[in-house]
Amino acid sequence: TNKEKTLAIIKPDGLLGNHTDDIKKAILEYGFSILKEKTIQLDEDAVTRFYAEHSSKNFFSSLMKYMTSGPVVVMILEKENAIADWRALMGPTDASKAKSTHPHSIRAMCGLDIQRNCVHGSDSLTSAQREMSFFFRELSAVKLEDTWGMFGNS
Ligand code: YYY
Ligand code: MG
Repeated sequence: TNKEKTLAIIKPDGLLGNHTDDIKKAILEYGFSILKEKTIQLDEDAVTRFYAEHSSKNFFSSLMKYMTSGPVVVMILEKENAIADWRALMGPTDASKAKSTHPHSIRAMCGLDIQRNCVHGSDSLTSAQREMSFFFRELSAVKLEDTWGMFGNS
């Protein structure tokens, strides 16, 4: 088997609405293992760095306010095809649309709208590696070793 890892976040509205247990149950039923998990409060610096790709978007200040509004649960999930499968289980970004198009997705179940969508998932192998080492510093060293040779270094 070819297992893959991805980063998942239960966002502040997920904790506030008491959805954590249901989300973790769905994750395990879908066949993921939860390798690591911690509950943390993000500050503005962390959100700016984590969401760097969105820092110039018009919704960024609102996203910042939301992501720092309460604690989040960050997890490393593992299974075959974890990155795409976790995105599939989450459903589309706009939770209000997810309710009609992907009614069984997590965002349909507990998200509210395009911003308060309850969960995050890495969107590629590159971002999964960046995001996992962002929250779990101890993985950075392993990651460097694992990728040695992949980028033309030897
Ligand atoms: O990867 P995903 O979370 O599905 O969506 P992104 O396009 O990467 O946006 C990240 C995050 O930003 C989204 O989960 C909510 C928020 N956001 C928003 O508040 N308003 C938008 N128009 C688009 C995204
Ligand atoms: Mg994204």
